[in-house]
Amino acid sequence: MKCTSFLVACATLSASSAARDAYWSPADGGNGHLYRAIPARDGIIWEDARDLAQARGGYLATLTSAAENDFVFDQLASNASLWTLGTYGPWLGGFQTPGMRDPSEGWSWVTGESWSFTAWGVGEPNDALGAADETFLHFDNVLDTPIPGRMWNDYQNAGGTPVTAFIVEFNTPAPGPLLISTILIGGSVFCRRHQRRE
Ligand SMILES: [Ca+2]
Ligand SMILES: [Ca+2]
Repeated sequence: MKCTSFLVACATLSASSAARDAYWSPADGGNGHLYRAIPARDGIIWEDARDLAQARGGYLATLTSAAENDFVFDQLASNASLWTLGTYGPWLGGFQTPGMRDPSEGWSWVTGESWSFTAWGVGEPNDALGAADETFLHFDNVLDTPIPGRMWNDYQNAGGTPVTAFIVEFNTPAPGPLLISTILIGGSVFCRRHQRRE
């Protein structure tokens, strides 16, 4: 019974790996971090994406340089299947203190890294729905670039078009499809041996 549950759990993990990974190699000038694009077909609010990223051992991606922004966009976020209506791209790890009068003030990264580089789209951030409403960061292209774009928008959770993906960053390589397969195969072997002894 325990073996069955284990294998079902592994199979579920394997099946849910519609996520795509990209490793930013130091040999290519990168930071050695792994990035993962995770689709959420029915839409996901920013806080849930943040919590899921943490539960997986990472964090919503912090794009602190043009090079990192370009890498994550080109390798992962440019996948049109991650965008809603071709306009609303994946959540990122930036958030704003609610209630700021200036839409560009009070932004932070979930990791506490310095907020200096930005890639705001034309006219963004704009608190288009009110100062308390647009406090989360995502890729967006409303006015700036061909679909999809590598620019940012300040956005809100409710009342608008849902965001249907998020990007997770891992400081060290996270368990991927290869490791999950290894666990699954190893578990099968263990269960077969265990059952023979019973
Ligand atoms: Ca980062
Ligand atoms: Ca906005």
